[in-house]
Amino acid sequence: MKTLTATNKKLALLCAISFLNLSIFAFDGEMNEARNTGDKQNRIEIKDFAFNPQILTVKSGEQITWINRDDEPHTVVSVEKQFKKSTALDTDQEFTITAGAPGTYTYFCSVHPKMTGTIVVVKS
Ligand SMILES: [Cu+2]
Repeated sequence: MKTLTATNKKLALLCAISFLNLSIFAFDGEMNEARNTGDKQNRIEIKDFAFNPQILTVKSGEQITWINRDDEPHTVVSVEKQFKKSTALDTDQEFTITAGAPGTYTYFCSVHPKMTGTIVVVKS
């Protein structure tokens, strides 16, 4: 009986330590998130004839940058003309827009119309 109690105490202490550690980690995570929101980079890579990520969620007023990692030229054209279209992007060339009003923006590559992507703009 005595040993059992001692084991229980040890377990309780271990639990308390683990809980404390978890709390510290959670706090760390929040700090990082808060720090990153200011200079958050919304980047879409164009690679192997696809936009990556396919769907990107951003806040109204944030910038979105596409970069072409293919050897082929690609464009970024809004289906409903919600933003200016890009020129034909050469390899490693970038194109940046500022997200406007909240909504769903679909876009495609006018050189390869099967290449499509979506931006979801939420309230800032
Ligand atoms: Cu293309």
